[in-house]
Amino acid sequence: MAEPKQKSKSKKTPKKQVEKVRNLTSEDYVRLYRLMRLTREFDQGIIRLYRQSKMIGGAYSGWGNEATAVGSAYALEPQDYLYPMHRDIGAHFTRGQSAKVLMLNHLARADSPTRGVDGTGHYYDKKLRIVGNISHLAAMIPQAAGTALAAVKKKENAVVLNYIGDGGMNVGEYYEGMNLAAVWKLPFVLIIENNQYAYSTPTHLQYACESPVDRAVGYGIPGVKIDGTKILEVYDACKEAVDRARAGKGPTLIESVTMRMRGHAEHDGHEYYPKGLLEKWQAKDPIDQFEKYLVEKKILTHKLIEKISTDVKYEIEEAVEFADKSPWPNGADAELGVYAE
Ligand SMILES: Cc1ncc(C[n+]2csc(CCOP(=O)(O)OP(=O)(O)O)c2C)c(N)n1
Ligand SMILES: [Mg+2]
Repeated sequence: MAEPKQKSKSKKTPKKQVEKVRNLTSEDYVRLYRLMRLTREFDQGIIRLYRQSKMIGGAYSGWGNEATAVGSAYALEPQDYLYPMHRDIGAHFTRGQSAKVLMLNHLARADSPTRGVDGTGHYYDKKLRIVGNISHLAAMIPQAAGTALAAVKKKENAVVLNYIGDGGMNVGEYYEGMNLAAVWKLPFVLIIENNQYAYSTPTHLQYACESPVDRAVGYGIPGVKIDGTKILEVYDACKEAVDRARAGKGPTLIESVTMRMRGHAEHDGHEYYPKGLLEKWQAKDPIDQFEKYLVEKKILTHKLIEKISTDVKYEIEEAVEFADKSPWPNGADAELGVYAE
């Protein structure tokens, strides 16, 4: 069968213009910038650990996704739930997770939330309401929709923010969860992180519509397509969607267009990327863009940038050292939490 090279130009896309709902102060801007810098530093830490053979399993980078992860989670309130994917470490930080806990879990140590049984972002934090990523793509969507239903029944006034990739959105459970959330008008927001690839598969081999946001019309919900490298655009869209969900008006589908700046994981050298692709996206680096904007607005000074650089470096180095010195799990504990008494 011939591969579809060109996507059909659908005119039915319910693309809404992102309205300016921004209610952020200068302190918020600096906090957003710091969170993105912390996320990038964590990423670099993980990559270093992988090269030192200290990572258990793969090292998954969120490089290029910082604005999407941080800007979206920043729109949440404490009572809300986060169901992040593997590129969303920035969202964990934004919810208040510490670098030490994240590092412990990435290095699979005994004191990590999963007691070393699992790694990366695969953990649950009851207090922060973070339900870490489930490996099976799209399996989170019906679960997250179920959490949204439970939140309504318990009158928690909470919204569930969930993410999926351009590849993961083609799994059947995506449809089931999204449809249920739409029909029952659940307080649910789904972000499709369209980062151009799923493993080595480019987007034109994954969907035949023009854009993933086109699917929103099929569920009868609003769809918003945003530039996922621009943190304020991400925040605006997510805040509007989260407010809408909280007001009982149902889910929104947000397509955030980004680039996976590394391979699927660090073992993947992304040789299949066309020449020049990374350079094109490097010019749109989410952190550089926001830094430039904040310097122009005189919100960030070069002195403050230096201070933030030093602080986040220290925070990550400290977390790496702490996790690296932490004890390994006991083999006998592997069965804990698996079998009921
Ligand atoms: C149901 C299922 N099929 C396959 C996999 C293996 N797998 C893990 S991540 C991945 C690619 C995901 O691509 P995408 O959804 O675009 O997210 P990205 O990694 O690009 O952020 C695949 C195929 C899986 N985890 N679950
Ligand atoms: Mg992808």
